[in-house]
Amino acid sequence: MCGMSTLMKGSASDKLSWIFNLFDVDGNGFISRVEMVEILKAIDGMIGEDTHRQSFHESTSSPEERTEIIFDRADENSDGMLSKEEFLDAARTDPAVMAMLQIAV
Ligand SMILES: [Ca+2]
Ligand SMILES: [Ca+2]
Repeated sequence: MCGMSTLMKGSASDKLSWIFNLFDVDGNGFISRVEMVEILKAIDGMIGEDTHRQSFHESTSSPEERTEIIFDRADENSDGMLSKEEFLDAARTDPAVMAMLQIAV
């Protein structure tokens, strides 16, 4: 995946912005559920099944389920989309969101 070297070098805020842009596939400034499911599936594919099983309980293991939980926690105005602000707030304040994104910053 390109852009990883930028991810490693930047500050936590830089990294979260980069991650937001990664999830915002169509670049409209919001992450939709469809976009999040797609990226979580891609991340799962990169990490591999074995790591995945060790890191997550069965009940929250599918990308679809994790997306629902993340939106429940992060979508403050309940419009079904995550703005950059909502995403950054949730990522900074909610370790469970970061764990479900499988991202360490
Ligand atoms: Ca989008
Ligand atoms: Ca929202």
